[in-house]
Amino acid sequence: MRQYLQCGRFGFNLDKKAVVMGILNVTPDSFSDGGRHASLEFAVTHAEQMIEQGVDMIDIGGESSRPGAPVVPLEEELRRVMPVIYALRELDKPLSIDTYKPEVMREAVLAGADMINDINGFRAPGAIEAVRDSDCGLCLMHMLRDPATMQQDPHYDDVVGEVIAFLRSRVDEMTAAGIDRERICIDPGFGFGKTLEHNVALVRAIGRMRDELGLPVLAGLSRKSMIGALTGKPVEQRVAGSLAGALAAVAHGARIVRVHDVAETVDALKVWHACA
Ligand code: 7PJ
Repeated sequence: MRQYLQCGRFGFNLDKKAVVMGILNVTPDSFSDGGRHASLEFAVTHAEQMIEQGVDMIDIGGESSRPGAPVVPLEEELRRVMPVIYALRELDKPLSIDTYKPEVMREAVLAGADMINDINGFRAPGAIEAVRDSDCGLCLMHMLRDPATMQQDPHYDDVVGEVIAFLRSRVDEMTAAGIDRERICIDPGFGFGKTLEHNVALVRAIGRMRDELGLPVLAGLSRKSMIGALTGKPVEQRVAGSLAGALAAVAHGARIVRVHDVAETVDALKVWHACA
């Protein structure tokens, strides 16, 4: 199976190796106090640093989706995200926007975003229409319920089968709307309404997911509670565990890894691919 992802100005050939998506949070709790200007400068500096470290694409997020995190109003999310898109566009790296709001998608695409990463799988009314007539990449993720309730006793009869069925139905709806399959990657949504056991089963099923849907898989395990549960470490000590998670995902067939620790992940993947 050929693995290719069309991402706006860019195209990724994913046949031979995995690529690194670096996380750029532009939420107020992700930078030191100092107002909007400081947050923009911080975001640009962080992006430049990730580029030096060898990042392949940058995922810009204006709303935290931690379990129970507050919903950010549309206007506020736009105020956070749009200046960062404009500032980073000239750096010539693929820019992904992590949003589930159709209005943010529309504005981001107009501003030249290369990918829309939707934790909600483009389920919001108007989401598919917001991205349909562009050539941006689309990451379609599985989430059980919503961020407020997803971790309240998540239950599946067959977690792998149900996640694949969900992703298949979303892919079908998007392609029926005229969206080219080459623009789509899929993501089981680690930690989004999953127990540790669910997450582990889904890592092991990445190859099956890829084969059944015929699409590249993106995996986001970086610093998540699953890594904490397996290592017993707080979030600031999860780099090694996250690297192991990224490599396990790639070993099982993931082709995009979404990470905080870009330099470490780029090195780990170089060694991994040389030896795999
Ligand atoms: C993911 C994401 C993920 C995709 C977040 C965090 C929570 N987008 N956005 N996949 N996670 N595609 O980074 O801990 O796993 S936000």
